[in-house]
Amino acid sequence: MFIDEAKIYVKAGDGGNGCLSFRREKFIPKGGPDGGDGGDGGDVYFEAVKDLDTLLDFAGKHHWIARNGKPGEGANKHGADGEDLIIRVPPGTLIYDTDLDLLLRDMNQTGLKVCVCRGGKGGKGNKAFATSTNQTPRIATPGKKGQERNIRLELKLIADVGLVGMPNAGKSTLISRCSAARPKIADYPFTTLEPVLGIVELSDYRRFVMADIPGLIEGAHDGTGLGYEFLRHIERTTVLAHILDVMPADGSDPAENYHTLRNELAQYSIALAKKPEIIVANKIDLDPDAAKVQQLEKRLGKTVAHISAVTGSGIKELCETLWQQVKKTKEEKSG
Ligand SMILES: Nc1nc2c(ncn2[C@@H]2O[C@H](COP(=O)(O)OP(=O)(O)OP(=O)(O)O)[C@@H](O)[C@H]2O)c(=O)[nH]1
Ligand SMILES: [Mg+2]
Repeated sequence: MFIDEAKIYVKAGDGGNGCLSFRREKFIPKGGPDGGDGGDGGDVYFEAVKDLDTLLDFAGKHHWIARNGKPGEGANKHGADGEDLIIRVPPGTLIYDTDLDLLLRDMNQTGLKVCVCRGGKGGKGNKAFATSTNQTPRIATPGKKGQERNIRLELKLIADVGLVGMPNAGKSTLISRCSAARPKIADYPFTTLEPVLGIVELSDYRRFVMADIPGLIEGAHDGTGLGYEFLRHIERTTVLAHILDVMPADGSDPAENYHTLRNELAQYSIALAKKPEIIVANKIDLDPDAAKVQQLEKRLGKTVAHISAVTGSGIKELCETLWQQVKKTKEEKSG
């Protein structure tokens, strides 16, 4: 499980000021007070909606402010109320007030809508202060300020696609190619020490969450290397993308590497081994006549996606394949 987080500032609208005005018309020398009330400021709500699954929308927008109420006007015109602001979040989002260090709400249900800031009440126009003893009140009140808060949103993300593979296979290079994630990349094993999440965006607003974890080696299920702790993270993903280096620098055989890693997954848990898997042959730029990839496909007897995480070749197609597989698996699961 990974945490997606966003910090934002929210503010409800201020109330509009009340108006101080007297009726002034031809032939009516002493018109009475006619200043209208100000409109109320808009409230700020959070709503959990089902078509969102990340907090990505908050990355570029920090200030979320509802509309102010309009001031009252003469001729007893009430100012218009400010429009409410409804901020859409994925179900499962936790809303914290950072100043109070307080959990305001767990948006654990689709459709849940909660108000976090109330708009300021509109001020009273002088008309409202007219009494039998004071028929020409010269007061109107200002609108009240809308409430404001500093908010932290937190969403526990479950990755759709987990990248598995031996150290140096090119997992981090791949995730940095197809998402905004920028894990460290280097030509030595165990470059990645912590899982990294990336959001892969496709056409038509389709997106899925990809997780890069440290490389796995033989004995990983027993705790050798770094992998073990992180297998837990990918146990809940929907699809595995098994990344194979077609030209391992250590001269090892990609097909054997495949079986070694499959064996580790199976030893770790049956659920993990049963997950749908897309096999990906990476570094095809080092195999210009495709001899190695073809040999690999033949040895495995399975279809393999061909990519080069460095040149970008085949990545778009791979992301489509992964998305289709995630969709299919999720549909099967939900029956
Ligand atoms: N030629 C070539 N080199 C690649 C390609 N993809 C990755 N590499 C190189 O392979 C090395 C390892 O890449 P990483 O992305 O760090 O590999 P990793 O699987 O994340 O490795 P660990 O984090 O150690 O498990 C780096 O030197 C990359 O530049 C590729 O498509 N072609
Ligand atoms: Mg890595």
